[in-house]
Amino acid sequence: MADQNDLESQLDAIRQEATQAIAQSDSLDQLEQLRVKYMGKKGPIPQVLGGMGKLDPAERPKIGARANEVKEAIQLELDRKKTDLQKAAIEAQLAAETIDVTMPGVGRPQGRLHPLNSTIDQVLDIFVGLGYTVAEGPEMETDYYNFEALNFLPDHPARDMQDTLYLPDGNLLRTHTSPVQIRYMEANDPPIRVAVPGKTYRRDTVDATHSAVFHQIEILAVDEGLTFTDLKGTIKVFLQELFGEVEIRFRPSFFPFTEPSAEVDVKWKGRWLEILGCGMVDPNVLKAVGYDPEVYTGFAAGFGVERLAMVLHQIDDIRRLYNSDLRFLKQF
Ligand code: 2U9
Repeated sequence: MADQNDLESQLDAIRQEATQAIAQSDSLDQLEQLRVKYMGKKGPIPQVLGGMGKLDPAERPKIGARANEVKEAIQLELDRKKTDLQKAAIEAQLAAETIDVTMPGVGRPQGRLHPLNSTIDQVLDIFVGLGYTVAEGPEMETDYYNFEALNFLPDHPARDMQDTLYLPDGNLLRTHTSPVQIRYMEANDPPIRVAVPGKTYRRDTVDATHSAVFHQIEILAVDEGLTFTDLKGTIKVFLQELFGEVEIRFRPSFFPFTEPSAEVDVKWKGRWLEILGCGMVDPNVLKAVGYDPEVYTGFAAGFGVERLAMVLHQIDDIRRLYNSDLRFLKQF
């Protein structure tokens, strides 16, 4: 005969062991393992109850009742511990997710315009203010639009392979933005006021002041009765808007597409700096687009954006404008 006290003390030992293990568990996973271990069908309690067969039948209900008590007690401990662990998990999560609104935010670096683009914007703003329209055109051009329509003679040195980038198909990369004005005049009747920004290409060796690809802005005005005085006034207003009150001077020059032609210098930080070229549009150019040079006259001007940006921002080497060094670009 099994001893009733023996079974009871086994049940008490199970209860004690389970209670201790539950108290020591520190995760929900671990707690679930303990539940399976102590409350499962293969757990220690059913095993003890298996020994009841050897008991005096009168004592069996007592052991059964005691086993239920132990089970209920263990279940109660499991539930309590589960609630505690869940609460602790939520508190830990809340603590981890707490936002300290006094912490500095994540800085987003502010983008800015490249000095070439801001120079182009500045110049175009001035001409738009004077009533000019902005126009653009193709970077690949034909000999006709880049040279012939602009009054370059067939043997002009600019047409040389040494100076111009020719493409295998006989086209070329425009050496100035002037072909855009030819196309604009072909498509529009006078009066015309147009400002043309864009990339241009020369077969040049790159150094501190030369780049094979550079940017130009050219302006063109065609109307009845325009004179060199209108050109001078326009250039003066433009340079004063850009540089502030500065001395300027006109020097005679030559371009195939203007006659007469001039170069303009600005007195900047105590030195005369060459800033742009200009002139009255050659009658041959007006004829090429079908305008009557007896009725219309025009003036034009052109300059390199890189050179202008270098003067305005005291940049010593043109290559700085192209190598994307943020330490340089962040200064603008
Ligand atoms: C048409 C008629 C006339 C545009 C002009 C210049 C003078 C000039 C150079 C300065 C330095 C270009 O960047 S640079 O190499 N340009 O000096 N450009 S007049 O004259 C035109 C343009 C188009 C139809």
